[in-house]
Amino acid sequence: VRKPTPEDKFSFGLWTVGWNAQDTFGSATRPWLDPVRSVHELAELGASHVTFHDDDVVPFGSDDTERERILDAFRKALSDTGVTVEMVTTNTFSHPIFKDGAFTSNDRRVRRYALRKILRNVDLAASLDASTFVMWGGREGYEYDSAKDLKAAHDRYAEGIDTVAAYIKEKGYGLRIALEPKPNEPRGDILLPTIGHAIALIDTLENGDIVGLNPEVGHEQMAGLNYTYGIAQALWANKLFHIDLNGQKSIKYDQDLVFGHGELFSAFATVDLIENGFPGGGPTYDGPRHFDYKPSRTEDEQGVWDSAAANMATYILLKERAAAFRADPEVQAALETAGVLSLSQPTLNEGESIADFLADTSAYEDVDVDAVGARGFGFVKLNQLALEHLLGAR
Ligand code: GLT
Ligand code: MN
Ligand code: MN
Ligand code: MN
Repeated sequence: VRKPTPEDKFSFGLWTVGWNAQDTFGSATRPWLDPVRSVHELAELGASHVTFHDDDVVPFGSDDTERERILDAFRKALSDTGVTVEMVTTNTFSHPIFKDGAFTSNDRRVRRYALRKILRNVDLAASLDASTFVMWGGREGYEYDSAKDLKAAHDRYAEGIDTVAAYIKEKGYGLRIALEPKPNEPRGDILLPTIGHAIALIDTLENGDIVGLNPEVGHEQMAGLNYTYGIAQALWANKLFHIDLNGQKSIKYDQDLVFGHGELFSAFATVDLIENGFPGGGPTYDGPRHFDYKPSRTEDEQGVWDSAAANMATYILLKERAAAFRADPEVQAALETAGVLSLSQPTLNEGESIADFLADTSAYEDVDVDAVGARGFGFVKLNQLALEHLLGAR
């Protein structure tokens, strides 16, 4: 597999390689990893960007002097390696204060504290020239239906996001907010569980123009949904601001596997969409190819770097396979047969009124429904061509 280049735009969360592999049932299997070290190692492997939560770099509760000292060392690692920070996010889920959420906690003191913590990190994100500010509301949820006024929870969630967006505009920062949906874990149910739910809330915001999405592969798949379809709708709505790539095997706990180590065929479709766009054109995703995975708990430090490299290698292979798929004349012919390209044609004629349409007997009265219903689309043949390209057989 070829080595990653800056054109690949690969990016990693520092909390990914930095995870010390503590889980609900067992203690850490790896020691703490200095973020400065991670920046150097990731740069060596070919990543161009990193992302982080405030607490990944500066321990929760550090005072301003300590915070500056740590950030100086971090900034030096960035300038030494040429790695840039493309996205920053804030941890509003680890500390006990956030146990009932941040923007939607039933305790107003928590809501106000969370908002301050986030605004403080919006300043940091802007100072590092990041372009995206991610909000993953992992604790914004509940276990018991009676525990939350769900109407008020949506009001407070919208209020929180709108306030952060208003602050960004007021300061003139070049940042956009990206919400990250997840159906459950760590809460029994999380608000804004899927891409669609999040888009619907964004549509109600006053400052929704700078609010979009950061969909994660595994999070959609945990809800039994198709990730490629999800990001496609986000693209269609001009809301795909960022992506979290990883792997998940069906509906179970959040696995955060290496990209492609879950549903490989689905990963192929995702890369095909990101790299090659919709078959009939339309909005495209130009942002970082950001990995949000966890090196499995079984891995030692070598396993951490091997798994980081595996994300990029898998992406590169899928990108090459997807390019070959699109360039194959047999695939083009199969797309034609399947009608994929003709779906771009509007259903009504240009300028056709509803009255004209109702008067068009060729649209209804004269249709030979049995003949039209007999058409084969050849989707299976097309899918087999995709599979053969994916497996490198073509
Ligand atoms: C946390 C979560 C991820 C989110 C991070 C951003 S935090 O690690 O599991 O999916 O992207 O806050
Ligand atoms: Mn995940
Ligand atoms: Mn996650
Ligand atoms: Mn994520």
